Amino acid sequence: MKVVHSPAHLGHNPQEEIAESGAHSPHEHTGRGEIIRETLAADPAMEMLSPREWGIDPILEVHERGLHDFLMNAWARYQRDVRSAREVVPDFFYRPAMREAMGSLGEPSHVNAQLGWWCFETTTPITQGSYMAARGSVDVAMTAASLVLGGERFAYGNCRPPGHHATRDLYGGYCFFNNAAIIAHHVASTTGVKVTVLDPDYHHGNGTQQIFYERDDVQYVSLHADPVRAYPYVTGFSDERGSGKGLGANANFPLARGTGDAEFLDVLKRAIEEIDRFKPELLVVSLGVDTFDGDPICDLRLTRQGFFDCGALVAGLGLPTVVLQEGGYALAELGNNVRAWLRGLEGLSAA
Ligand code: Q9C
Ligand code: ZN
Repeated sequence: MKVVHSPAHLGHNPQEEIAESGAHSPHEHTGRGEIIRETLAADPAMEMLSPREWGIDPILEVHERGLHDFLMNAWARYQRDVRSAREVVPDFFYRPAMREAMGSLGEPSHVNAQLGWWCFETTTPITQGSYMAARGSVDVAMTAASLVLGGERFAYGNCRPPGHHATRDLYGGYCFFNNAAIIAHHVASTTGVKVTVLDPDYHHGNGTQQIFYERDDVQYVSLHADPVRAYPYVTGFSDERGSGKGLGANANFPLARGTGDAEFLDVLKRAIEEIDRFKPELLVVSLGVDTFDGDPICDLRLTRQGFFDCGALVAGLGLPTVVLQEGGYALAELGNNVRAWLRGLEGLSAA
């Protein structure tokens, strides 16, 4: 399988994550991209490639220009207008209720206010190279998609930073640009084929769901921890089926704490039936392996063998498939879990 990787991800190098009312060493860090690269590069079944540059047009097809322009300039503006800071995090959030009965305001002009206008939480710091890393992640995704459009049955993009929490006009959840949504939209809008995004990351892909919620050309199907107990809390419920033309093209499968391989695979079979009914011609997988038993921030119980079996089950759809990296925070097993999933997909042996 062709594997696309870019060293640009190293530019997004947070050293802190503000979560649970404290500052901690970050779960989403450069080591994640590196361990996946090293593990896949050591497998003769994987062919490592660099991305080509796609520029900002594919990003602007999915995201507000204001979000892009803010991310491009935020770090430098913060140094100039607030203080010299290694990583930039909002300390103010725009809530429309603050102006209830007064009429709404547009984007504020101060960088500190803009942070809280474009970002929805505190765990996604902007470092000096974050914007170029996010651009590189989109380049990786677009290059993987172009390989599949060019005739490869499968391609994998080692995207970092991840993407599925980024909505049309918000970043957060370790995500800046929604890599999977960008390629799904690009393929659907340039070729006219129907695309499914299958998202087995532990967390609901609120951004991807939001971007396609009213569309019937891109289906979104997600397995994730039940939002009653898990981030992002406000989306991912099973009654969210899409709206307007998109009604029926969104499917959520919330999971109980402690869900293991057998039960996850059962639900994945139901998700695959949902995909079969939609009849897509291309599959994009938002591959999070934070469903792993040993993940430090999650509570599902999948094993390396379970990831292999998931890949094999998805291969049964018989679709050209672009797999993009989302989450996965158990560093020691991260590369092996991704490799197992990809080997299952490709019909190789588990070892
Ligand atoms: N106590 C992805 O997996 N919240 N994003 C962390 C830790 C943010 C996960 C809280 C989780 C975001 C792509
Ligand atoms: Zn996740």
